[in-house]
Amino acid sequence: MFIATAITNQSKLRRSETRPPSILRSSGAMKPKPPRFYKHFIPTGLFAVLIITGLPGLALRAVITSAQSKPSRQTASIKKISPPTPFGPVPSPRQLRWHELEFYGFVHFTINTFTDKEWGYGDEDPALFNPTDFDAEQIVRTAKEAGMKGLILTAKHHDGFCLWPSKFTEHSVKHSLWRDGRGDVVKEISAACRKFGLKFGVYLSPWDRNRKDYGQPSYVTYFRNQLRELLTNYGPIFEVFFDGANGGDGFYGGAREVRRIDRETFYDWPATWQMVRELQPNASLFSDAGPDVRWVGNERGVAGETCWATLNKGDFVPGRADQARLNRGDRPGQSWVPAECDVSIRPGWFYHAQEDAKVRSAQNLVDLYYSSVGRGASLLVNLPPDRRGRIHDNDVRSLREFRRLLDATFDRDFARDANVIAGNVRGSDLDKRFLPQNVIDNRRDTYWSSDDEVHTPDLVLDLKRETTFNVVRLREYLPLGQRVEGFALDVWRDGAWIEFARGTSIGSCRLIRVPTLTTSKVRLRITQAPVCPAISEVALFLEPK
Ligand code: FUL
Ligand code: CA
Repeated sequence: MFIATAITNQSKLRRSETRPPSILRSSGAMKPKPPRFYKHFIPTGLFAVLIITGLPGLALRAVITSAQSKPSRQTASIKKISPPTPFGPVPSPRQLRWHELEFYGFVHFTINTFTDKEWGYGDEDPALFNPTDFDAEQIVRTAKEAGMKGLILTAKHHDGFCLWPSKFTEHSVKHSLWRDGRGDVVKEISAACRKFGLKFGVYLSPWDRNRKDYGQPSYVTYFRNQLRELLTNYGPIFEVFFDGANGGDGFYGGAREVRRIDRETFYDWPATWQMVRELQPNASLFSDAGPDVRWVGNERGVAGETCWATLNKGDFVPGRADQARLNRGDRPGQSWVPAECDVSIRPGWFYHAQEDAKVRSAQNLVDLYYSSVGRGASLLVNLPPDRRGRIHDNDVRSLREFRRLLDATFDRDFARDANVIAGNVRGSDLDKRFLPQNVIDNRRDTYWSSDDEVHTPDLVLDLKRETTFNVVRLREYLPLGQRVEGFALDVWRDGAWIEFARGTSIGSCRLIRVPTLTTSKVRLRITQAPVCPAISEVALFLEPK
């Protein structure tokens, strides 16, 4: 009978297979503990009835329920078990919310769209901005259908042209032919985001090639005035993106010259960041140096294979960055500053008709998802509206297929009804906050953890039947910091464990793609950690080939 078999397998597992030498040496083996698995099957009588009456589904549910609702005699011990102490820097509540997003979009749109340039010089006539069929909802709907959780709009790019009617300059939509100068792209995109349930963010280029006083202190006041407009008139902002490209040649009110600024001091970034904190306390601040989110060090959508969420951010300023370090993060690192991978769906950031045939394929976007989100970073994909002011069909098609491919993989987690058995459970598994089952409940706010002195425990997913997968997703419980430095994964094959993958950092999300495997059991071994781990998810998926 199915359940009886499961029990037999489980008891075997418990006795022999899940106890590698490392665990035998651990405190878990030294302190005799009640056999955890059997405790979950109490009351045995009820369980037997369920089996006999042929209700295996119910019996399984009884297993889970008994694992979660503890008898009252255990209440005293529950109180004594405290959660692990956080390790190193931990994310702020704002950053934790940002981590949940994982995938969102960029919208690069300005006068460059009409001049076929990537960087406008700053001398362009505002009248040139004239989308023939601007449709904010088409743009936002496209992003939503792709699974993006937010959109960041280039309110002002390096050329200085403003997509909103700023009070502080004439170089804006006010003087464009579009909507007779009464349009406001920031307003329409932010409203469409609200309507479709996406978060809205802004990009305001610190470098302004139009502005006469660029390079003088009065420019910084101008920049902050504009930022204040964006942060007060368009609802909640989830991210403010400060580009590192800064200083060089430009129009500068007719001077047409090269201007260099001191990247360390000119903008007085701490004061600008403080202003954002006051006006939009929930907005994450992006730049090469954070403070909330850092650049990943390239525009290819690829985070380091090892990618720490921590960084010694004092070593960086916006526009002066060690790209290799940004790609990998610092460990040890003094602050929590996770990476964001910004990448365009086309070769350029702005729309160019000659790139219509060069839109990234759905499969390429999927690969970028694995090399960004799958390494603990976020994926920020740029969708440039065309001269109509809409996302081109080729881009829409690619994004739809990308979504279909990702859903075909991630809609079904083959670990969801596994039996989970750990070599060590914090506090002898008396406290449900630390149970192994917490890794398969599809919740990031629950986790499995071990006793303080057990830094390299392992965990077995008994899948109960032969199961085929080729993607593993791991997540750490972020409020306790990034704890794991090394892990390995094994499958059970012909009576032995065979390692099929290993890695370093986990953090908010680690996706491991492997050749397709079929097995009845998967084991996660934490191989290196300075403290006990806190793992919130182990999931198995099958990516269709
Ligand atoms: C770069 C800019 O120079 C590009 O034009 C684009 O905006 C990209 C996101 O950042 O540094
Ligand atoms: Ca969980």
